[in-house]
Amino acid sequence: MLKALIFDVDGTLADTERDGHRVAFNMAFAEAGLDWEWSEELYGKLLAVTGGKERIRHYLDNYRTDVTLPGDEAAYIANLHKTKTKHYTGLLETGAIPLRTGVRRLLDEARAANLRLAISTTTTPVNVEALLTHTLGADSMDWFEVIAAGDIVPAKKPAADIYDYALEKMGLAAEDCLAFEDSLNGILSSSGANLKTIVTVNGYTKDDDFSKATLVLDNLGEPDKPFTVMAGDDHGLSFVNIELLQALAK
Ligand code: XBP
Ligand code: MG
Repeated sequence: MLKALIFDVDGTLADTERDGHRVAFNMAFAEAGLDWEWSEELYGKLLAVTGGKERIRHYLDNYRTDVTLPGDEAAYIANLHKTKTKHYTGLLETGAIPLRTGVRRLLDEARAANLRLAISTTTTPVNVEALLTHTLGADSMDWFEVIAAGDIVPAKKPAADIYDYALEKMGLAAEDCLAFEDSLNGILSSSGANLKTIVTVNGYTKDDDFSKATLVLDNLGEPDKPFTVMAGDDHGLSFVNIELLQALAK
């Protein structure tokens, strides 16, 4: 029986990557006096690695072998990432990034149906708080009984650890839950935890391999704004509601 929904954040609740995280990384690089600039195209490639600190390291190892960081590398990257988080939460405070289609409605319907809610994300915890409170309101952190985020588990997505952690904290089996994801690393993580997963693609992830997904959509849809199905069974419905989730969970 369907008891809980577990949501990824970046790319799933909101399109945060291109106009949020990417911009914040570039602001941090500029503040540190670095000439690094992550274009939209390059950022799409860098998204292969989850986690901001891990992404900076991946950039240096693969695109900037000319750069030698001063002093302790890990400390330098951690500090740079702290500045990035400051800029990212600042961007969210301006209301720059809205929730994706259908997210608010589905969360409201899930709460009304007494489904339990959790979050499972690679991003830094304060980033989750900034997105939720600036889109859903000050009390929305309390809607989610578990917020599994960032460095809480050492192995980030595509490892299953962050979903395993959320399931363990909720005391639920994977078959009682559905996950929501937007990317290959996300579906590898959720399916690694044996969760059936609904994928809503975005510009960066539309060509990813979602063969492990239960349903692949362009977005969650609204009653007056039907989703487009890329793969899977929509059970004759045109937007994601509790009826569809219960049918998918069976
Ligand atoms: C999100 C990420 C994160 C963010 C940056 O992946 O990969 O790294 O881009 O967040 P997912 P931090 O949606 O699968 O959780 O800079 O805070 O790490
Ligand atoms: Mg994501």
